[in-house]
Amino acid sequence: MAPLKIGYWDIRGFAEPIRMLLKHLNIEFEETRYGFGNDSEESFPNRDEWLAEKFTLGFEFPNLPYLFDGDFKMTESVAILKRLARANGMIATTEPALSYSEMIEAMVIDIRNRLVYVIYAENSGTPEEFEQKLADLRERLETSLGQLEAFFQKHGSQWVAGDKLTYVDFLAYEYLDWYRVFVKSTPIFEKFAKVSDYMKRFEELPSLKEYIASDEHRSASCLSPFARIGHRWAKE
Ligand SMILES: N[C@@H](CCC(=O)N[C@@H](CS)C(=O)NCC(=O)O)C(=O)O
Repeated sequence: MAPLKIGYWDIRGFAEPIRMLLKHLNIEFEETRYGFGNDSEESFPNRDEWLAEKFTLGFEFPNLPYLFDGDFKMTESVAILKRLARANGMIATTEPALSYSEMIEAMVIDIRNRLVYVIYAENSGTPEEFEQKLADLRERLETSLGQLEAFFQKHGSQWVAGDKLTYVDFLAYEYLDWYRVFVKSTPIFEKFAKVSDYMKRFEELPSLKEYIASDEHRSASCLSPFARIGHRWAKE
């Protein structure tokens, strides 16, 4: 059977939980990584490479990331992750673990989107106004991490669905890690021992330890060069 094929920008972005899940499962996959043009040129960054293909691939809802799985193809990052999780036993199957994990999935996507809206905003204001927005993000993160800490405390679980690692942990790890990378939030994480242990536990998974520590992951840009901060072309 042909290997799975993932298409996305040449960054971590919304594809990284999918890549990590496939690596964890030791499933072979191919990737098309779209670039943003040549960073020495005036037109940089641009989406031309992707836009040249976007409407030619036969997707119902053309977007990145995408998945080709044999004859089947789809977009939407969380839906892709869930398809792969269902096929490989990486999803909770009993209540209340399923409900708890889906609740945390939604909460983590909210946390991710909050960061993305600020960092990609076309007009995020003066440097001082932008700093204030980052400070607001840090404050809201602290509230969310406090709630997650209390959740782990109450349930005494290793992972969000109990003692079983599921796809939600791949979302939670990646998007919480963006905060550690971008908004100088490491001291906030340090206040929450159980959340910090959770992040460490994920990093120590034998299937992922090497990848997470590698330049392929650690030095890759989380976001695209259209973001105000947090990519390797960052000007701030
Ligand atoms: N809800 C979608 C959002 C996808 C999305 O916003 N993709 C961005 C990169 S993270 C993109 O550049 N898409 C290509 C496009 O809009 O043509 C998902 O989670 O996959």
